[in-house]
Amino acid sequence: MSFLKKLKDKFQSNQSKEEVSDKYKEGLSKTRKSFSEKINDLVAKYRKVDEDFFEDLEEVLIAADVGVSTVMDLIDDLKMEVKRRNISDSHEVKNVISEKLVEIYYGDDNEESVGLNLQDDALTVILFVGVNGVGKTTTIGKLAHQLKSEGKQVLLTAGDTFRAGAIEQLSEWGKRVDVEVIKHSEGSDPAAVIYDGIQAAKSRNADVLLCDTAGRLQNKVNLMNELSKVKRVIEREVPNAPHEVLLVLDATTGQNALSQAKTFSEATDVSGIVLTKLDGTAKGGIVLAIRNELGTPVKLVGLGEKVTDLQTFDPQAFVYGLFADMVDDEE
Ligand SMILES: Nc1nc2c(ncn2[C@@H]2O[C@H](COP(=O)(O)OP(=O)(O)O)[C@@H](O)[C@H]2O)c(=O)[nH]1
Ligand SMILES: [Mg+2]
Repeated sequence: MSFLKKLKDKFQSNQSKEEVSDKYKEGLSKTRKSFSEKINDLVAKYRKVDEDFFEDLEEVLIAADVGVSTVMDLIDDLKMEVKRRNISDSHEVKNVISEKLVEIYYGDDNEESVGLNLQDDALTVILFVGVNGVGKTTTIGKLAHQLKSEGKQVLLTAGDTFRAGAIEQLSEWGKRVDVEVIKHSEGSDPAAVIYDGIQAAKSRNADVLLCDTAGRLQNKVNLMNELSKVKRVIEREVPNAPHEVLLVLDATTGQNALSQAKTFSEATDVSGIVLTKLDGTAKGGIVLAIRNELGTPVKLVGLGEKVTDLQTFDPQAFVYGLFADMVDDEE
């Protein structure tokens, strides 16, 4: 059975898997449309797989923001695989591409999706960082809702004391998903409010504390100082915390997201990426570029604005979301 058929069977094997793959398909519809159109054009143009085919394919992948060096690796792998399997019909290459995309994401790692590092019987502290407008506050709201529906007690802390309205925005989310928000006034010290958040989380015996922060990239020195101070407070107050430092990146900003990731990694130890607004771009290939060029796992993806549109990143569901339209016209 072909790789894509296997993925399809997997996602249709039970209701919850099918729901996940439907979310990905919906969220990735812009990328998928543009991608499948181009791949189908390619296959129509070249019946046989040759150098020119690979050159055009390279362009299609780069246009989807897969990232130049990732594309080079992928094309090399594809050429080898095509040779090994003795494939000459360009139709058959779709399966090899989808298979290699999944492989490139996992690299040498275990094939299970990574997920968040949540503590079983102790407080988990998650710090969100990233520039303004990428979706930090929204992601915190969505994640709070998700964790709460799993039965966890969640607390939010409004560490973005810099941007006007940021505290209010998090408070709105708190009301919406019925979770308490610890806040100070605008302009106050972010480390102080996060300290209070931790004390509140301890005294309420909360399971998870989600910390919002400001994203001032204009002044890198300030940002670094602020983030290290916040982190020091968390480290001092909770053993082994923060359990995650999640860098939030906006998929619609393309390669710029990669340079933000580099800057933030210099300021703090980023443990995972949240890639938002995948629904708003036709260039969802950025997921692969991030993974391959930064080595940091994508832990969550934003596939829309609804509270249920935040998903744990699943590379197979992602790749299936890209190729779903092409599964049935095989064989
Ligand atoms: N379409 C879409 N919009 C999103 C997603 N995540 C966040 N947004 C929107 O992005 C905008 C900025 O989000 P916000 O949380 O305020 O960003 P912050 O400045 O990093 O806290 C808001 O209008 C959100 O609704 C997503 O996954 N998909
Ligand atoms: Mg915010």
